[in-house]
Amino acid sequence: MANSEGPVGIATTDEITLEELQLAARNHGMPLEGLRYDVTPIGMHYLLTHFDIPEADEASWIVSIGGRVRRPFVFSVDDVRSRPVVTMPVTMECAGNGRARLHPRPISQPWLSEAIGTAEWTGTPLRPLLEEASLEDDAVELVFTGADHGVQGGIEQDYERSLSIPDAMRDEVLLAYAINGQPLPPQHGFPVRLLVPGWYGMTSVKWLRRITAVSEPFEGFQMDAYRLRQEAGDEGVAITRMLPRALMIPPGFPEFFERKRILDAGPTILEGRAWSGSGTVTRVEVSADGGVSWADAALEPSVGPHAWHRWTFGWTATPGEHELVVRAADDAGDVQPLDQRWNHHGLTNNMAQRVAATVR
Ligand SMILES: Nc1nc2c(c(=O)[nH]1)N[C@H]1C(S)=C(S)[C@@H](COP(=O)(O)O)O[C@H]1N2
Ligand SMILES: [Mo]
Repeated sequence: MANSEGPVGIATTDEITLEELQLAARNHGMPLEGLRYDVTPIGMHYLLTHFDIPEADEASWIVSIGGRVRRPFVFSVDDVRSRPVVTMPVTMECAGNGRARLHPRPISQPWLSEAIGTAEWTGTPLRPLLEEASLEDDAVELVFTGADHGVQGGIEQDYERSLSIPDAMRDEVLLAYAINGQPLPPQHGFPVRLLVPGWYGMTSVKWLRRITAVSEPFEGFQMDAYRLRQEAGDEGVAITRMLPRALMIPPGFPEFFERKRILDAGPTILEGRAWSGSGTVTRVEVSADGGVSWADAALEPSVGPHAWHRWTFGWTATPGEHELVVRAADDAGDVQPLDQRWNHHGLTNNMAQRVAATVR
């Protein structure tokens, strides 16, 4: 069965392969000190591209709406820009975030916990465009096709993902053409991409070329690849919205190679961000003893309805070795686990972050 975001298989050793390094050198995470910003600076936001970044000429770029619609049409990027404008901060996370911490490790893009970012996206709501196209009564889903093309799981394909009509019609679903006040850079989907707040990133199709209404659920490769399965060949469950996660800015300063933290004894403020696409974050807890005892962090209001919250925690650091742990819970009833929830593709691993610190 196809793996998501890369080669197929489960690692038999802890050593990262050259193919995984090749993916990790193209796709990058957000350095965790980037958690200090409400809006992630462009270039610090994580990046995940399955195939190649396609060449794109904005002036001639055309997006089509067709399939099971009564009035198919095409539009340009200028047409998108001339429509009602929405700008909002949105926290996006790759569904593979946490994959490399699973044992055994599913071989693919080897994320630790940094496949995250919050950008201020500008675009136009999708729904009015769908209304203008007038969906046929038998339409059940919309398929979004990107301009990038490649082979994955032995299947040659354009990158494409679908959404149900109610999910695609939500107010916050945008066709986005700017990020942090600038045109999209090539790697984030220039000149126009889909943006589906609350969902894991795979649904926000970059380099959008086609929107196709279909009368049967779409079963393309990238739909099959994002299912929670215990084994290859299981039916599995489709992955949709982001589970809760909290991350901390690693305190103090790092040792270069192991990146273990060093800090001085005394009162210090731990801080980070927490988010959930499944509900609202209700609680962030911190442990300074590896998860034995916990105390509540102070949770600030979110940066926006679809964006993360800042949290802070006052800690009196005492000399010695410490393991800091942070976990979030949301009102959908999810709490980050302390142990892995293993699955075959290494998806949605929101196991709590642990940071080793030496206090001197
Ligand atoms: N066309 C296209 N869209 C895509 C992808 C892709 O490879 N091609 N990757 C998806 C995945 S898996 C993620 S996590 C997000 C990443 O968005 P970003 O690179 O802008 O952070 O884009 C999604 N949209
Ligand atoms: Mo992803």
